[in-house]
Amino acid sequence: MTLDEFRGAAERLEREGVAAISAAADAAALAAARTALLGRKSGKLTELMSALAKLPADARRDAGAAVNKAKQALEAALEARASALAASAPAAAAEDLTMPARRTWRGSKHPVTLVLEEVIAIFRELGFTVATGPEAETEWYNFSALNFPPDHPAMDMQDTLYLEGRALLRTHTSPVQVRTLQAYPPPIRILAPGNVYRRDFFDASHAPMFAQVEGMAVDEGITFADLKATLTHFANRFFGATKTRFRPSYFPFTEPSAEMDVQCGVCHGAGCSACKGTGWIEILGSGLMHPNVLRAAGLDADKFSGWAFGMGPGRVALARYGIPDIRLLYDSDIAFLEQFAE
Ligand code: 2NL
Repeated sequence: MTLDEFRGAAERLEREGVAAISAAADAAALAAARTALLGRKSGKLTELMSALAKLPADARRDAGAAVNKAKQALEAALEARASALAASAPAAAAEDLTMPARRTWRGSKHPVTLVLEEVIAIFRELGFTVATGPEAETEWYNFSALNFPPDHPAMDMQDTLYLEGRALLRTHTSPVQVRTLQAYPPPIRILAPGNVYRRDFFDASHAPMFAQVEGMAVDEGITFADLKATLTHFANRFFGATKTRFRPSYFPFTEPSAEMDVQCGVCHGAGCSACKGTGWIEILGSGLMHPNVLRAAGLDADKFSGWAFGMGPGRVALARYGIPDIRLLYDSDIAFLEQFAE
């Protein structure tokens, strides 16, 4: 190659290179042009540099000046095109920044779960643990061990959902308490949460399946004073400082038995539609464990005594959150459930 030929090649590279750079439509095209022209391995300018080394010694100074001029022109063109592309980028995106953001869906715990978790947390501080058991039970665990007489109406086909054989869907979680008493020696303090089943119509205040939480404390020397103190403490923690009252009641598995009411949080006792004019809301049933239940579970009823309660967290959720219809708890309606997102 002669010096003139080299000069010509350098000028052509500059002209064609600058044209290619100016034509780059976006950042990717510009990067490709940079590599084709200045790339260390096979860029066109790099190739020209290697040709320079083969020129006669007296031609190299002028040839070097020519290739340097081309290099500087290409670098200047690359820089100019890069800033031109950057300046036009926002206009190209053309997004409407005033458009409202898309609403994000937030998952939430079910109101019954929220109540259950809070009940468990309050009793956990008092040394209670959680026990669970099967939903398909035997008549013995669900009724006989709990001192139901053999012809009790609760056992009728219209009240209880029977499975094949002599199995049935448990009508309360009390069988869990019996199983726990059989498996562990006192002292025992447990909560038994879970789903229970009854042959009921599905209406505004009944469901054929619903959640229940029972609790039980068994030891030597447990009295009705332990029941009242513990359940009153619970009501104060759960509902805030509130009035409570115990009314005598009856269950086959407790004696004596009592229903606990809390003062209505809506009207503070004056009477309203939430408490059906009474000023009180019934939240649980309770009592001292019947000696026959302790004996059925294999305990010495002269040595041990205990108290127990049963509560419907669904009912409590209705009262706490002002929910008007129990069916809302089972509809899986996202618009309803979303209100409980933290
Ligand atoms: C209610 C009433 C209650 C119990 C459940 C219980 C369990 C055993 C022994 C004695 Cl193993 N009692 N549980 C006691 C009193 C009441 O439930 O109205 N539940 C929704």
